[in-house]
Amino acid sequence: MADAHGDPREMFTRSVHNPILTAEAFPRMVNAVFNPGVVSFEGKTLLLVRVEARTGLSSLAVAISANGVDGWQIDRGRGMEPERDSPTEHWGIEDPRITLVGDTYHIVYTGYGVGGPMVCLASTRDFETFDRQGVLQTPEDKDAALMPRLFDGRWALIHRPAPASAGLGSHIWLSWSPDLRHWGDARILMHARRGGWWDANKIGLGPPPLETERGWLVCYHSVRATASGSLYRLGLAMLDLEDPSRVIMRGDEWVFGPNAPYERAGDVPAVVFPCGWLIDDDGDTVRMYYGAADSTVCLATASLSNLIDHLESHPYSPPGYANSDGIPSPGHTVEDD
Ligand code: BMA
Repeated sequence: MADAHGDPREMFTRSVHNPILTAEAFPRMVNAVFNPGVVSFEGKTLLLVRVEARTGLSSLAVAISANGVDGWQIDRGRGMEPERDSPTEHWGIEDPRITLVGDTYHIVYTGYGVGGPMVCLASTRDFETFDRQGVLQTPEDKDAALMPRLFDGRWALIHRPAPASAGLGSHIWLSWSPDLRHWGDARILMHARRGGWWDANKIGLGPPPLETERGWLVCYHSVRATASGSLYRLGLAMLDLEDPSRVIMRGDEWVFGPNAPYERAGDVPAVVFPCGWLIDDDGDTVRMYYGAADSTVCLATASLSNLIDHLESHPYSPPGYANSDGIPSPGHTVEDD
């Protein structure tokens, strides 16, 4: 199907209803609604939407739709407000990624605290009451999600610490925990490339990885520094099903970028930022929900098999990316990328 705003060869098709949620749809006056997490909930689509108030601080609101496209109801009885007296959430909560394990939704979100942005966890079954489980990664760290399975009895968390030294790049990391409290064994999962690459210098996880027959499908964003500001685009990678520290494929091209007017204009222009995606009952249609220009919530769909075919036909696998520990092998330096 032709993209409503672009080239029919694109893999993602933007919804003709975009933006599907805007600040105007909210009962109270807010600045922007964007970067939602998403789950299937009681047979409907539930978005946990970042709502930025006119104070500048964010909270997470619940919007529910029967078809996942329109008819969104803002559920005022549900959602998550920041604990303003807590040093971890003093300046708000942002960008939730939701992972269902058993009957519990684990929400990994950015707590904007006095020490900077950090990775926090809260669990819920109903999106009404939330059990805060504390800080998983100290500042500055964001763009995190839990994997939905234990691997050899351990939880796996993908996250993106800020580099201690400027110029070394911001990379995607993987850390492990036996109990969701104590985290360690941290290592770089995917390097930001260098030089002219579309994903040079700064990358971060998008939605939680999606389980497929070929492995865990990863969507990640890149932040390209341009003369007119940051440009956010999306690429794909695949992790080994049994050992997610192994990157078995990584695409060489970006697959989705800001193109539509509502992605090009807004509070932060040229940003597409997905925090959640779902597979439809047909087993192939991927519904990706994303923030557009830090202003609105949008939807784009793709065929899962097309995404995997694309990864297979656009490999970027220099020595090192497909090895067992997912870091460059001796002789391969990040500067080669
Ligand atoms: C990132 C996050 C996102 C935001 C993006 C673009 O660092 O803070 O919430 O959408 O920047 O401004």
